[in-house]
This record gives sequence, structure tokens and C-alpha cells, in this order.
Amino acid sequence: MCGIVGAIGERHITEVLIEGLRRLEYRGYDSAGLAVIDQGGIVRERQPGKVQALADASHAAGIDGYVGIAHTRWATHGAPTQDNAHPHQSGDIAVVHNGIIENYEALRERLQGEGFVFTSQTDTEVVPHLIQSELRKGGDFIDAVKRAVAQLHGAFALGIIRACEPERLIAVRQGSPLVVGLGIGENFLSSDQLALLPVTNRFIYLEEGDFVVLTRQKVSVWDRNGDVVKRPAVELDATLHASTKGGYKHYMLKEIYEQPAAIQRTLNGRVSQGRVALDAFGPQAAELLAKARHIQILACGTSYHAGFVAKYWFEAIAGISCHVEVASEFRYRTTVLPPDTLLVTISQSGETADTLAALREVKARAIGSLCICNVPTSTLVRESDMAFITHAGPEIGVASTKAFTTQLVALLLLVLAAGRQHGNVSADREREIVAQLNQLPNLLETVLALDPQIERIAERFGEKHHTLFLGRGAQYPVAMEGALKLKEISYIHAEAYPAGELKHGPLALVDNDMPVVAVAPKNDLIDKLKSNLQEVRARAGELYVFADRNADVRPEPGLTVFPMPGVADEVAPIVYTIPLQLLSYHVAVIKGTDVDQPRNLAKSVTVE
Ligand code: HGA
Repeated sequence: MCGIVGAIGERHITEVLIEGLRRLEYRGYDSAGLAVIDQGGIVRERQPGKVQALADASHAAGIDGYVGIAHTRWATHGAPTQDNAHPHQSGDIAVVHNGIIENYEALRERLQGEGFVFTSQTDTEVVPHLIQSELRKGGDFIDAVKRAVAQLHGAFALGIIRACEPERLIAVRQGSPLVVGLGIGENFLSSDQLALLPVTNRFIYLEEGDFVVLTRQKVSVWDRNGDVVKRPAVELDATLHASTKGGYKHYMLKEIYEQPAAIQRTLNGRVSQGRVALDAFGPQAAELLAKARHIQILACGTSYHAGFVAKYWFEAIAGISCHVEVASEFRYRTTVLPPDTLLVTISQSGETADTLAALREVKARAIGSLCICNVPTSTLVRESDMAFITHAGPEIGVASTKAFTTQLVALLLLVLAAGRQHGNVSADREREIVAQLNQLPNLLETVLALDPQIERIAERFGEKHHTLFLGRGAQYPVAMEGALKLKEISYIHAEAYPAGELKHGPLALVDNDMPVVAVAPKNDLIDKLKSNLQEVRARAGELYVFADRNADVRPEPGLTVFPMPGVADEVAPIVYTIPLQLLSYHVAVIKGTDVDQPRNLAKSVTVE
């Protein structure tokens, strides 16, 4: 998604802006730009493509100044061209924007009527013109920005500079994340603190509706009611700096291999003597989990798949009814929540716009809200009653891997805690499942050892255009996640089906050109799954089966078996996710795609 970086200092800040943008590259973007104030004028450079192109152009043009704003754009309105790249400008005002201005058409028409000339197709360009229009009506820069912002509908974060006022940088947060970085004699702005880690580790997390004026010495904040407020400064732990490839060819591969350690961090301090520590979910957890008669999970993308696995667990292990729905659907339909519903939201970044909006929409009708999130300082964590931080560590690859498996671990701990509070999980059962969780880091190392075999087989997918993924029970969402990974990074069309559903339609697609991938742990459904696999073989479908080595799935021509270690059914979804990640990764490498930053996609989806 789009990224904002801003800086005001006593040193030249172009390098700070460009380094900040580089650190946001992992989020996915299509163009980049910056504007600084130099000798009383706005100097702007914008380039389609990578930040490096912007860096080269800025260096060639010798752009520098003491105050500036920069942006990586992930287009929502208008193609990814130079003209549509941010910052957008109106005379001596330049603006960077994340989000969507929903009433831009009406504003654009009005401003054109006032004589403003538009040079882009973006919604964003109305903002600088609107500020100019307000300035013409009188008042100072700050008043004009406040009046302009009051006319904008939608979700946005803005960074604004004016050439004749080089002593201030204005920022607005309304529905899209923004943090202020505090320095000595300099201050910074960004949509993601990661961008500012080279220059500071002290941050102010802005709240919805905040209006901010940064000078070199001071940060002034007004809240949504227009009152001056003091927001606390938070000092960050230095471990957040760790985000290098560490010898791996791609962040995604590194993050796949980090999963045993990441899961260990998720478990650390959350289980002791075979029991789940209830307070890991927050001080009200014991009471709210006991009271909850229904769980509503809201999430998007990969996090939705984690929630879907948890639905099986909540009902089978904890005996509590559970629904899961993609947040972008839930937020816009009329919903009925059963009495005593506990909301569970899941998001890696904690800034997923649809998940946040769904939470806000429904919160008042639930007994409480809990989020499962990787970023402790995120909006979702701040707006939920309870939070469980997964401690997966920074995830840079756009295609989520370790964030997903750590979410699953967190959710299984939650299921055990809820089941215990309802009297449906005995102490022995809890100890048994906690023991399985504790064994996961070692078990996953065994599964990662399948990597060379998976890499060899991946060759066979390079020329294919479609793939089917099959699973049954809690392995169905695992198959969905496997299909999503393949789509995201290799651009091969992939669909997941509950294996029993095959004969109701998708079997028509199966021929010798359609690889079919299946996950087959040894459980109550294994014989049913084997019959489904036979249905595929009978139609010459090429099968790739990740099967428990004791499940008696035998290789034969057209049926490749990857032997998986024996694993308890409860944790099998976590274990069987790993080989599917590796398969997608190797297929993408063979196809030569941009594995860490796949086309059209973004990491933290902050627009709806
Ligand atoms: N709507 C703006 C900004 C898009 C955005 O925030 N993407 O993440 C545009 O299309 O330029």
C-alpha cells in the first residue's frame, strides 16, 4: 500500500525521505515521488516504478531541502503513471496522501469551476487545490488546511507542505495510519514507523481525527474535536530494526524458515506447566471467555484463512459456536450477532482498513473484542478490548507466511483457554494439546527438510495455468491458504475446494493439464480423502499429495507423495501449511516473478 514519509530538520532531508521510502517498498507500490522546499519554492520529482528510479532522478537533479514529503503510491484512482504519482501540487502547496477521497468528483468539479487545472486522474489532487481555494478565502495556512480537511469524505492520511512556510509540516490522520517520529532539532512523519527507524526510535502514534503541525522543535496535536491534546511519546525496542534477508535469496524464504523460532516466540510466556496463561489475552480474558457463547471472527486474506481454521477448532475442541467472515463483506451487510458474542479480529499489521472498520461497526453489539496481531503499536490493538501479540517479528514478504502460522498458534491457545472456561477442555486435554504445540518448532524443522524435494517437483508447475488444492475439515482452509500463496506470487490461477465438493462441479476441470495438490494428514477423514483422490486419478489429473507417512498413500505414476511426519490432528493445519508455502515459493522462483513484492499487491492493506 501507499507509504508516506515526511521530515523537517536542520539538515538536508532528501536521503532520509528516500531511505524511508526504501523501507516501505516491501508493502508493494507502483510509483514514488518526493517534494522539498528549496529557496522558497517546491521542488518535486516523481517516477513510475521503483524507489531507485526516484533516488537516481533526485540525485541527478540535485534535489535537497530542510523540509519535505515523500510517497510510494499503490494506485486506487488513475494508472500508475508519473502524472498520477504523489506529491500532488497546487501552486506553492504539495500533498502526499494515503487512502481514498470519496467525494473527489464533486470537489473536482467545483474546483475546476473556480479555475483550478488538474493534471492527474487521482482523487488526491483535489486536496492541494482545495487548500489553495480555502487560502484565497482568508486565514492562515493551518486554518485553510483545517477547513479543507473538513470537506473531505473517506479515509485518508495526509502530509502537506507550503513553500512560503518552510518552518512547518502539516499532517492529518483520518482513517489511515500515521505516526510522528521525534528527533532532536528535527521531526518526522510516516505511515509506518519502520520507515523512520534509521533516524529515531521515539514515536507518537496519532489517533483518528488528529491534526498535527510539526516544526523542528515541536509537535502540536489537535484531536477530532479541535482541542489541543498531548499524545504520549513511546520509545521502541531496538529489535524492530532486524529486517534483512540474512543470506536468503528472498525475505519470503527467510520468513518461511523463521517459523520454528517465530512459533517459539508466540508460545514463550503464554504456556506454563502445560496450561495456557489466561492473562496472555488481557486482564478481562477469564471473565469474557467464560461469558462468550458465540465467537465472531473478522479478518481478510491470509488472516481470514487463519480464522477459518480456528472455526473448526472452536467448535470441535472448545464446544463454542463460531462464525468467520471476510471483514469487507461483514462491515457492509446487515448482521445479527447471537447474544454474548465475542469478536475476534485477526490482522498481521493491525492496520487492515476493512478489519478495523468491521470492528468499529459491530463492537457495540458484542460483549468484547480481542485482536490477534503482530504489531503491538497498531490501531487494531489500541481499539480492541484485548490483544494477543503474536511476536512473529517483522514480516517483509508481501505473501504472509510466519504471520499466518503464528496466528494459528495464537488461535489454538485462545481455543484452549475458551474451552477451559466453558468446562469443555479438561486439564489433561489442555496439557496434551499444549505439549503438541511445544513440539511444533522441532516438528517444523523436519518438514522444512522436505524443501529440496519440493523444489524439484516445483519445476512441473512452471508451465501450468491452473491448479486445484484439496483438503478436508480444518485442512480445507489450509488448502485455501496454499492456493492463495500460489496465486499471489506465481500468478498461476489456483482454487481450493473441500475435497468432498469436487464431484459437485470442479471435477469437470480435471485433466492431465491440471495439477491437483492435496493435504492428507492421518485423521478420521483420510479414507474419504483417498476416495476423492481416486476420483482425480480416474480423470488423469496429476496429483501431488502431502500425506502422513503412516496414512498409506502410495506413490504411483501421476501421484507424487511427499511423506509428512505423523502429527496430532489439532496442530496438523499448522504443520501442513509449511510445504504449501515452499511449493509456491519455488514455483514463483522458477517463473521469475518478484517473490517479495508481487505485482498489484500490497502488504498492509490500508485502503478498503
Ligand atoms: N487514492 C490515492 C492513494 C492510494 C493509496 O493510498 N493506496 O494505498 C491514489 O490513487 O493515488
